[in-house]
Amino acid sequence: MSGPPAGGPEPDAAPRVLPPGQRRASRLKVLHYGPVPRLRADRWRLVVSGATADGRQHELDLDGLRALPRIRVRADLHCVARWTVPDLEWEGPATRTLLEAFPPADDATHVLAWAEFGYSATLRVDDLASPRALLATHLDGAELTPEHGHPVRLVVPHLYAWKGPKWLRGIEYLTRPVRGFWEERGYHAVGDPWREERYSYQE
Ligand SMILES: Nc1nc2c(c(=O)[nH]1)N[C@H]1C(S)=C(S)[C@@H](COP(=O)(O)O)O[C@H]1N2
Ligand SMILES: [Mo]
Repeated sequence: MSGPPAGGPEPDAAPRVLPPGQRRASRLKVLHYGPVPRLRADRWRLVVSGATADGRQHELDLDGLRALPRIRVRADLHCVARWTVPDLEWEGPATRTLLEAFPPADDATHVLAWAEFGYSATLRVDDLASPRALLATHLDGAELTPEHGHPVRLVVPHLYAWKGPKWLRGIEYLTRPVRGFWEERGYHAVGDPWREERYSYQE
């Protein structure tokens, strides 16, 4: 068969489009604030709290998490420190599924996604409704390692990676935005890499 059209790019040599101000990094480094938590499987719970539709707090244990339908998403990871790791394959339940199982109240607009040790990130409920956002338990076909967030890490591919807590422990629905760990320290409430929303002074 003939090759690509004359002058066209080789399919796998096509340059990748990165968000503005990002450089390509070849692989994931381990980057987070504080220590790596040890999983206590029998005690682990994902807690859905705050402005829930029924006003109650809900919990999912590891069996409950594993019982949810799963999706696979190929995505680039954009760190606000200006590197992007291309083409990671995440797998786990869609956050949409969590929204359906434990819905927010009608007036809930935002969430704080909480990790072990008090790390948190501000997101909009709509970010979790994205069909590409997930509660990742696997990366590139293997269970997440402790450093990368085992047992579960929030992945929201359309936002900078700080919006995706490793060692996720809670989703708190809010009726107004509340700043999380990095948002309190000068980073953007939304954090869209394609709009280069890095810092709070841009809001
Ligand atoms: N719990 C927790 N999750 C976190 C962070 C953190 O400090 N704590 N850092 C975030 C940032 S800024 C990045 S770039 C990615 C890095 O993921 P990695 O360590 O798997 O490469 O994790 C994100 N998730
Ligand atoms: Mo980051």
